[in-house]
Amino acid sequence: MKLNLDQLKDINSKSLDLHQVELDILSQKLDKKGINAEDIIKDITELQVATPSWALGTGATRFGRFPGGGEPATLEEKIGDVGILKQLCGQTSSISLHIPWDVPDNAEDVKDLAASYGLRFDSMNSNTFMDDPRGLNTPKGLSYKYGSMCNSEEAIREQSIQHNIDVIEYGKRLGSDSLTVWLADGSNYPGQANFRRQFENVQNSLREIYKAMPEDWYMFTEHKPYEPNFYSTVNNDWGSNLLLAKGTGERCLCLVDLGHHLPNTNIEQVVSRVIMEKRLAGFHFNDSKYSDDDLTVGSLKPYQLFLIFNELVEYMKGDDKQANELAWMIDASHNTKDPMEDLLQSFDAIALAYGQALSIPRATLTEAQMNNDVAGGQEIIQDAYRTDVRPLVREARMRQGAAFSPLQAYRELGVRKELINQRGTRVAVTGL
Ligand code: PSV
Ligand code: MN
Ligand code: MN
Repeated sequence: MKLNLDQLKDINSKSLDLHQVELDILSQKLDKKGINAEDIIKDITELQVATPSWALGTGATRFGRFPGGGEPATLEEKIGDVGILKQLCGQTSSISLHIPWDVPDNAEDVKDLAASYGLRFDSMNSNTFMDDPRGLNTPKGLSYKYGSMCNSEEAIREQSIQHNIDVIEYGKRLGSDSLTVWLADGSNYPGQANFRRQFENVQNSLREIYKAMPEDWYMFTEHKPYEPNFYSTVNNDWGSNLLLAKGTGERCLCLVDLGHHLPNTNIEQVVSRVIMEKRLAGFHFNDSKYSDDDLTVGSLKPYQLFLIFNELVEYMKGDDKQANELAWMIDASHNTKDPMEDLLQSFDAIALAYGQALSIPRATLTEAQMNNDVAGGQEIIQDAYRTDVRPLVREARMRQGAAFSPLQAYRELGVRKELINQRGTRVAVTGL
C-alpha cells in the first residue's frame, strides 16, 4: 500500500496558517540565542532512524497478546509498512531484520522491493536467545536453553557462531553492513555458571564471528543486565560491553539500548564515556518505567532523552569523530497500541529531543561551565529543553512531502482500516 501524496498535502494544508506564525516566532527566538532555525531543520531532516521489523506487529507479555489486525505477516508486508511510515514522517528509510524471524526467501527480490519504497537494510540481528521451531537458528539442532556463545558445550558455541555467520551472509545479499549481537546468555541462579568462563567463551566466539565479517562491516554488541536470565548476564553493562568490543576488534562497537540499564543509571554519561573511547555503535531507542523496552520513546523520560541527545550533538558537531556513522534505531514492541501509531510517536519524540539539543547555545554553555556558573549552566540546558521545537520538526517533515502530524494523517487516511481490509484481522506472530 502506498499513500496518496496529494491527500497528504490536503490534510497538511489545514494546519499551514498557524504553523507559519509559530515557525517565524520560534526562528526569531532562536536567532536571539545565535542559533539558526534553518540549520536545525536540515539536521532533523538528515537524522534517519531505522525501523525494526519486529516493532510492526503487536508485542506481548508472557501473560497474553492483544493484536489489532492488519499486521504484516511476511517480510514483504513489513517492508510495505515501513514504506508507509517513511511517507508519513520522512524520518525512517531503513529496516532492521531479525533472523530467523525475517529470513528472506529471495534476498535480491527483497532488496529490490525495499528500494522501490526508498528503503535499505539496516543492521542484521542474530538470534540465539530462543530455539526457532523451524530450526532456522540451530543448524546443528542443539538447544540454547543454557546459553549460546557462553555455553559450556563447544558444539553449542560453534552452532551460535555459525548462526551469526549465516546472518552475515543474508545481510551481505541485502546490502546491510553491520551485525547486531544481543545475547541472552547468563545464569538464573548463583552457582549455575562461572562468570569468567562464560565471559571468555563469549569473547572467543565473538572473535570467530568477527573474522567472518566483510572488512567494511561493523559488529554491534548490545548489553543488558537482566532478562531472560535473572541472576547474571554475560554482557551485563557498558563496562562489559566495552571490554568485549575492545577484545573483539576495531570494528566492534557498543550499542546502547535505552531500556537496558539498571534503575537510575546516568545513561547520558554512559554515552559520553563510550564516545570518549570511540566505541559507540548507536542506539536502540525506547522508554521504560521499570524495565526493558516496551514503552514509547520519550513517553516517560523525555528529559533523559534530551540529555542523551545533548551528548550526541556535542559529539556530532565536534571534530573528534569515530570512523563509523552512528546507527539509530527504535527497539520497542507494544501490547495495547497500534504498532504503526507507536512508531510514529517514537520518531516524533526522537526528532524533538534532537531539535531541542540542537538549540543549546554550546559556546555559552561551555563558558558557564568554565566559570563554574552552576545555575547558569543549568538554565541554558533547561531553557533549550523547555523550548517548543515542534514547528521545526513539522517543517522538516513537510519539506520532504511528509505529514504535518503523521499520527493524525495516519488516522485521517484510514491506513489501519485499509490494511485490515487487505490482510484481515489475522494474528501475525513476528517475534517476541
Ligand atoms: C533484547 O531485549 C532486545 O533489546 C534486543 O535488541 C533484541 O534484538 C530485541 O530486544 C528484540 O527482542
Ligand atoms: Mn535492543
Ligand atoms: Mn530490549
